Amino acid sequence: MPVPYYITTPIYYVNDVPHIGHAYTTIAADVAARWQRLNGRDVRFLTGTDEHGQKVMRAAAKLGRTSQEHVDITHERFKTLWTRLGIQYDDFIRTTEPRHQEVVRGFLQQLWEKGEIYPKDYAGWYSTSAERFWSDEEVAEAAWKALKSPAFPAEEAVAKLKAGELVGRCPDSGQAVEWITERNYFFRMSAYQERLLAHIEANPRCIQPENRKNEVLGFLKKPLEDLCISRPAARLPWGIPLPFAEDYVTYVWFDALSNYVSALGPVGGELHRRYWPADVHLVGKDILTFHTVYWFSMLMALGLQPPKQVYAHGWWTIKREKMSKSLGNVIDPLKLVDVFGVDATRYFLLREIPFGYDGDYSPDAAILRFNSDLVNDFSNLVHRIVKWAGTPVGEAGPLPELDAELLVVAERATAGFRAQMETLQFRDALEALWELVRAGNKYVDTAAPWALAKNGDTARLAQVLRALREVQRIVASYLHPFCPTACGEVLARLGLAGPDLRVAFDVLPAGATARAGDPLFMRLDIEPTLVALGAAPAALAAPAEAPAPKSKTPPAKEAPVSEPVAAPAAPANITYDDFAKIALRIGVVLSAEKHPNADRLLVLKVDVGEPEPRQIVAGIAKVYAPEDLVGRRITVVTNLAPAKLRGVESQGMLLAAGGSDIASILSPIHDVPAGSIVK
Ligand code: ME8
Repeated sequence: MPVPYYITTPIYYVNDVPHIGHAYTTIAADVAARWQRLNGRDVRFLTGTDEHGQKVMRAAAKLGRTSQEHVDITHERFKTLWTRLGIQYDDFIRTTEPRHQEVVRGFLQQLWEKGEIYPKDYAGWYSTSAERFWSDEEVAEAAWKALKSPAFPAEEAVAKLKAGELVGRCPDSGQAVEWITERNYFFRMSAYQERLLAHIEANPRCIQPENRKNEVLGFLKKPLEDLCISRPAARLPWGIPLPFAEDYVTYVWFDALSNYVSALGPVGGELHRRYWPADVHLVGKDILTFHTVYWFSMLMALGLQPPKQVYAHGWWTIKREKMSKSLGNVIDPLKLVDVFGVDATRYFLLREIPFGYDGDYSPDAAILRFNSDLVNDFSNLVHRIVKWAGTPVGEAGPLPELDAELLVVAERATAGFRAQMETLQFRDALEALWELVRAGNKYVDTAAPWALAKNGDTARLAQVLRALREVQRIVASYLHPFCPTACGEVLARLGLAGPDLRVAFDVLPAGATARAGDPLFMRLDIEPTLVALGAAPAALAAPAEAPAPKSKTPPAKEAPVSEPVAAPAAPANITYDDFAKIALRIGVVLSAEKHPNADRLLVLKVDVGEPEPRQIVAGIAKVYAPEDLVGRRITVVTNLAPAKLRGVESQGMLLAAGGSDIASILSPIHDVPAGSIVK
């Protein structure tokens, strides 16, 4: 019996225009689902749309539609996008479907009968944009932030809020909140605090990555409150009515979270027994608390098991700000598909940033990644031997040393790939596999099939073709979940119906030929591609003559740190010898934390290829959160005399670019090893 594997994405707000953030989670889930299917698991992959709530109702009214008409139209945007992106979901759930509503009403009735839900008069700050209540301190802090006041004097701000001198704001949207008093229904979530902690302790992998788990544990240190799970229908009719109080509708998050169970049909039914608890809920870090604290306690109250894992990935950002419709900075995944194709879009999104961390979107990086990995490495591996497509492979047999070495690389690369896929480390899985792609290309150089053909060494040529086509098969089979179209094509050219994960050079039948074809990916020129992506190339966007930089002398006592201030005017020309005095190396950030005495400084531990990591203090805390830096490659001046910055020694300096309000650390495009010389 194949082992079940149930994976889900969030159900997206139907109102939103899907962007690469939504595409990211769904592609990640699709890749994981395809990989598990390839390995024989009984996979169920669920996605869908979240269709209730005030925002939907308002958007529909604006367009002169009923809410139902509106969601019937808008949810299609997601379905269309998933089709374009090659997403093979097994089920698409909509929260307006009767099958979902029935289950939600059943859950509510059950909790009501058990006494887990009770009515209470409640007064609080309500945000219509976030559709939730916030505490005094939360809305006061958000109001303070909006005023751009530096420190937050909590007590003073709350006092002003209560006196009506400060307009409270929603921490999510920044919009003004309203004070509302109403009777509502509450779920006794506070009763689950200890059980939640015990569950997380007993199931250490149930929230991943580790830093997200720690965030939830931190949240659970504060007393947990009961959860308001209703909204008066008079104010918000667009929702699922409570079965025991039909003049109320269910809070959208109670409604939405239940989708993961409702999509499996009745509790105790065939699908439910087969797939629950889910193996993994993939979500963005923005909705971690809902998926752990709220959802786990709801399930516990219902006598159901929590999911085996909630994996919260990071955000795609634009200039370090979260991509979102309200900020108007969203990137349309279809644009990427038009320019790069489906496979490359899927590849890029998962290759570029470690799963779990934030990453800044850059069209230049997408083009470079495309040209280097897909054109130079992968496509090349397939195309370089295309002229011998009609030449049969030789018999499988004992491998000469060169071929045996290639097989060892294949074993190592695929084992690495497997291990990384188990923990959803897509980037690292691809990096592991790329060792084989590069080794395959190197093997072509060394084995030199053109020379064998020229010298009439047909026996060795047939052997070399076997090794190379087997490598093509292995790479295309493992890469298939990421790039299904291109890999399907490679496998078809080899005469195979689909992926074959065996790591051996005796899989293809003796005498098999291949089918020739065009290169899988063709190099893209940077400038026209940037234009096609809607991003002006820097050269075109720059003013004809840059204004002369104003010279500013750094404060006398301050040691030089890498921070975005105007540099002192540099001499017009220096000799190469002057330049060569600076030792520059690539470093990998091992850890990063806030400086104990300075808000703008971070203290990094950086591997620069020496026996011990260096400690580097850098003035980049306003632009980078410590957790965003771990694992990144940076450029370090390694022969700068050590200096103390606010009491902490800095053994070098990192390079960063930008004006006084933006800064970007300088990272190499390729993952060159720590300690690589920069010249
Ligand atoms: O929160 N980077 O729906 P939503 C990476 N309906 N991922 C991103 C992203 C970004 N910039 N922006 C969005 C909801 N996402 C609720 C969910 S589930 C029971 C209910 C992805 O449309 C990421 O997965 O706002 C994030 O968690 C999700 O979209 C939020 O989608």
